[in-house]
Amino acid sequence: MALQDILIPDIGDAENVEVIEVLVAVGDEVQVDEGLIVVESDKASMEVPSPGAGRVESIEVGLGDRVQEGQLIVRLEAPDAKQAQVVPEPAAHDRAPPEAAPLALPTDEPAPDVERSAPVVVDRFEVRVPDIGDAEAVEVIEVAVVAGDTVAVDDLLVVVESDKASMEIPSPVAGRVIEVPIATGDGVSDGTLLVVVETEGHTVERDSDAPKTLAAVPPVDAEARPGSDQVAPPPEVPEAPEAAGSEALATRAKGAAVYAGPAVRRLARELGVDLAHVNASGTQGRVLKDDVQAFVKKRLTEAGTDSDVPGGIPRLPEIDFSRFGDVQTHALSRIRARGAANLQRSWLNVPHVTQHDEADVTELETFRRSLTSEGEARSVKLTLLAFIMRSVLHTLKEFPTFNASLADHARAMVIKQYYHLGFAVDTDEGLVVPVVRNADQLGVFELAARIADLSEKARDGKLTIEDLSGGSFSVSSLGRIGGTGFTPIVNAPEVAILGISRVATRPRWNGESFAPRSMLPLSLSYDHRAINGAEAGRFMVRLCQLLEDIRHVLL
Ligand code: CAO
Repeated sequence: MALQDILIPDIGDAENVEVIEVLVAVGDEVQVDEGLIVVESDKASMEVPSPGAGRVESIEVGLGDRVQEGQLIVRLEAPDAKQAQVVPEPAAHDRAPPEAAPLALPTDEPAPDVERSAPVVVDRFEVRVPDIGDAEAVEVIEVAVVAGDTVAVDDLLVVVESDKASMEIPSPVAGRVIEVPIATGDGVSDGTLLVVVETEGHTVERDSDAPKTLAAVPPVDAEARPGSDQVAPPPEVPEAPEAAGSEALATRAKGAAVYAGPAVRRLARELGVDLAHVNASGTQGRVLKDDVQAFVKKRLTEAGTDSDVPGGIPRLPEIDFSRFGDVQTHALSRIRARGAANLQRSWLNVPHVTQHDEADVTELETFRRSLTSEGEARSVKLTLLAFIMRSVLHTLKEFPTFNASLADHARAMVIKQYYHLGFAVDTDEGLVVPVVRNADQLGVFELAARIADLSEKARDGKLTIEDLSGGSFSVSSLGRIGGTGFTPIVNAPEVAILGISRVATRPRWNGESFAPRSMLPLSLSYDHRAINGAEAGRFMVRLCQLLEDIRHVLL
C-alpha cells in the first residue's frame, strides 16, 4: 500500500484556474479515470480524473481555490501504486503550442493566406467535430440549435461526449443556422459535419487573443488550411493526461444553454433529468451533482415515493392473485381497455359532484303507453329513454353551460351551439357512447329510432368514428337493469352526464294523501369547475318538471 499524490496536470495555456467542483470525499474508493475535481478558466472547464484506483486519503484543494499545474490535488492510498507522485503527462506540450483558430472555414471563399488577426469575409461556415484527443468516436448528446436559429459567436451548438468527457461546441461565428445534419444519439468522429452557419457576408474579426475563448475550438495550422469548399484538418486540442485515460476534457463556451461537466451530465442522463430544468448553484451558473440530486429529491417528494402516474397518484401494486387461489386472466377487449383509460383520465381530471333527484313519470308513462300502436305503425319502439332525452335537450337549451366544454386550461368555456347527445350502450365488448347528432332537431319517435339504430350498431361492433365523436352531453341509462341511483363519470371534455336508474312505484304525498306514483331516479354528475351546485340543482328541478308534465317541452 503506497500513498500516491495526484497533481494538477498541464491545462494548456490557462495558468491559474479555479476549482469549481470537488467530485470525491475523503474515504471514497475511486476507479481509474473517475473524476476527482473540475477546474475552470475563464472560458473552459476540465475534469481532472484519477490516474489510478484507490482510496482518497486526503483532499488538498477546496471549492473556489485557484490552482496551477503541478499543485497537489488529492492523496490516494493506492495498493498498486508504483510511484509516489503522478503528474498526468501534458500531451499538448509534446507538439507545437496550440494556436487558436476557428473550427470552421468558409466553404465558398478562397482560403486567404491569413494573418491570424486579419478580418475574414465569410458566407457559410461548416462546424465540424474537432480533434478530441484519442477518443475516436463520440456521441452527440445535445443539439442546441435547429435550422433557422440565429446564433451569436460562442453560442452553444452541440455537445458531444465520449466515455469520460463531454465537449460543448460553440459557434465560431454569428449568423443563421441553415443545416443541422446530426441528431442526438448520433455517433460522430473527427471532422464530422455538425452544423452549417450562414453569415450573410459579415466580416468576422479573428483576434489573435481570441484563442482562449475558443478552448473548445481547436487550433488549425494556417499553412495547411485547405480550399474554399474544404474543411480545416482536425486541429489540435490539449489532450487529457494519458495516465488519466485520455479524453478527460470538458469544455464549454460562454452562452452555453446548460453549464455542466461530464460527470454531472452523465448523472443527469442516468436519472433521466433534463439539465435545463435544474437550478444551478455552482459558480457562474454551473450545475453541480448536488443540484441534480436535489432536483430528483424534490420531484420525488412532490410526486410521492411510489408514484409514476401524473399528479402523484400512487400506482396500485401488481399482485399475483394465484397465491390465494385459482384464477383466470383474460386480456381486456380494446374497447374496454380504452374505455378504462378514458374513465380514469376523466375521474382524475374532473372534480365531480353528483346531484340526485327523482321525477314523477306516472303521467309520462301513461302517455308513452298510449302511443304504443302509433310506434308499431312507424316500426319504432317508443322507450322511456327517448322521452328523457327529449326533455334533456329542452333543458340544455335553457342551461347552455351544461352543453359546453372547458378550454384554455379551464380559463375559458366553449358553449356549443349544437346538441349532439351521447348515450351509453352496454355491449359484450364493453361500454361505448354513440352520439345522436343534432338531436334537438328530432322528435321523440325519431329519437327513439336513432337510439335503437345506434344501439344495434354498437352491439354489432359497427359504429363508425363519426357515430362516436362530437358529443356535447351524455346520458347513461341503467333503467332496465335496476338500481336507485349511481354516480356516472363525466364523459370529458363534456361537463355533465345524466344517470338514469330504474322507475319504481313509490308512495308520494299529494297534499292530502299518499298515492302510488312511478318515480324515476336521476343522477346528474357535473364538472364543478364549469357548473356550480345551484345551477345543477336548478337544472334537475327543471328536468323533473318537464318529465312530470311533458307538455312543457312544447312551450
Ligand atoms: N326504469 C324502468 N324500466 C326501464 C327504464 C327505467 N328507467 N328504462 C328502460 N326500462 C325498460 C323499458 O320499459 C323496456 O321494457 P319493456 O321492453 O318491457 O318495455 C326496457 O327496459 C328497455 O330497455 P332497453 O335497454 O332495451 O332500452 P332503453 O331505451 O331503455 O336503453 C340502452 C337503451 C342502449 C341505453 C340500454 O340498452 C343500455 O345499453 N343501457 C346500459 C347503459 C350503461 O351500461 N350505462 C352504464 C354506464 S356507466 O358504466
